[in-house]
Amino acid sequence: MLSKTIEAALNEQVKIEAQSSQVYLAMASWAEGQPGIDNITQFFYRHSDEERMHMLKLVHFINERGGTAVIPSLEKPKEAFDSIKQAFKELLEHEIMVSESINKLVDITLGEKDYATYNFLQWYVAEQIEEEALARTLNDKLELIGEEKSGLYLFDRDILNVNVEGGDEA
Ligand code: OFO
Repeated sequence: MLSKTIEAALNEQVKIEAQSSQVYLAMASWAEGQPGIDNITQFFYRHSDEERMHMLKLVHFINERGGTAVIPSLEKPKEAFDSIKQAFKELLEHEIMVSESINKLVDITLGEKDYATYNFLQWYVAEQIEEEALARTLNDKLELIGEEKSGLYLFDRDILNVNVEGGDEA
């Protein structure tokens, strides 16, 4: 059985994962309107789906542990970006924020001696390490490319093989 404190903290994370899905959906929709970056577009759509899965995993856990998952209202995400580089920079910043939120959540479970939830959250801890690493790698590549169109062409080609669930297979 979840304590009220843990239930509220998990529901807060439900909102953050749902908002992440919205933010990446907005990036995907923006990218879809830009010429020649079909794979980048698909990357953002896949990332958005992945975040929805993170949200659902929390929803199921809360309900299965005797709590009540709350499906939250969300903020309207930013809908346009100055550049692809800018969008990926914001993606990294967003992931860093999510990691901090997961870490706080883990701290709360230790304070409450809720080891079942602590254990459940280890999946998210590992996931955030992967997602941050991936976002940093992509930002580094974009930094190297600079304004070069040919570099962006290769970046778009290679991102097709990137596993959004973590790890860069390109
Ligand atoms: Fe849910 O992992 Fe990104 O935000």
